[in-house]
Amino acid sequence: MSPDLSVTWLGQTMQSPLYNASGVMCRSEDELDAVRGSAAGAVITKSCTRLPREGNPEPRYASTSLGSINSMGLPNAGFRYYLDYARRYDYAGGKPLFVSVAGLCLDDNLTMLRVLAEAVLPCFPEVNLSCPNVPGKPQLGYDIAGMAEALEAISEAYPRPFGVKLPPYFDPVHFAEVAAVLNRFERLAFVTCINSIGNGLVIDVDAEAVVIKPKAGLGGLGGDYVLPTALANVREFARLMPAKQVVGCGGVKSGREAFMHILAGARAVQVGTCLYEEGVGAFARIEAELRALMQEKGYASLDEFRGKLKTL
Ligand code: RRO
Repeated sequence: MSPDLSVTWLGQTMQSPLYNASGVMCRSEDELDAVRGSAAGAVITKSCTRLPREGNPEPRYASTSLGSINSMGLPNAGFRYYLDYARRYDYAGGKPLFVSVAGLCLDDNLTMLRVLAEAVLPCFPEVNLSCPNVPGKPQLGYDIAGMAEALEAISEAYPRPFGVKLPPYFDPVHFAEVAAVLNRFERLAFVTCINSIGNGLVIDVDAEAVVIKPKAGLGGLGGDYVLPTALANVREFARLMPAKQVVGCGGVKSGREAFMHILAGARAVQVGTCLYEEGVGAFARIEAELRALMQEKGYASLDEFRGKLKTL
């Protein structure tokens, strides 16, 4: 029998654990519909601000042999656009909808979350605490006290389950401090680990130049560069926050990396750079590869190996 890839969480069942990482194939209705119409198990919107934004000057995305670098700068159609999409969304279709919000200040996040709460839709907000690319705006996820204060207000503004998108952390002390803060918020149901590794620098040797224009070439890294960091964050937060769900994001380009994320403890798995490069056909391919790997290993469902990574 073919292995079952379904996953039930947040009171919903997804037929596949895979969906798009916020930022990729999710800025316009057409892109969102393409993800919904693919083999993806869910859909997430581009992180939005209260008002529409053009984002940073181009070129602002470059692919490399090891992944990608981007400094998009939050180009998005504005909160109302994604709210309208969420109002029209076919929830009965069995693909949960996540709405990513990335206000430029706490008040903007609270305003958007209050409106979303009043709309009483079965979608789930993913609050982006980790955009690395807005000049002059540090990532809130790296200010642990500031993040705790923001979550107090967010929890009050949004009375139903929500999630946060975290930046990558690199030190066990930070994993523990962040987990201790997040564990205090009962309605915080999931954390997505990780956003891109912020402010990397890719250099083109022939041109002796950077490869993207904003911030003198600094940008968030995705793809192969980030896989081990993503897995470390997934494993550590899954271990430190047993009452929360962890969504893995980072370096997934085949069934093998999807398997690794789930083995490390991920409930669902987002695909970013690979989706950008390959398009929505990536979901069916990665799912087929994950199924084949599970079959080879004798696993009939994701529950049989999720979080069961062995140590030596
Ligand atoms: O739009 C972006 O530049 C962007 C965002 Br909001 C984010 O959260 N992560 C990223 O790599 N790029």
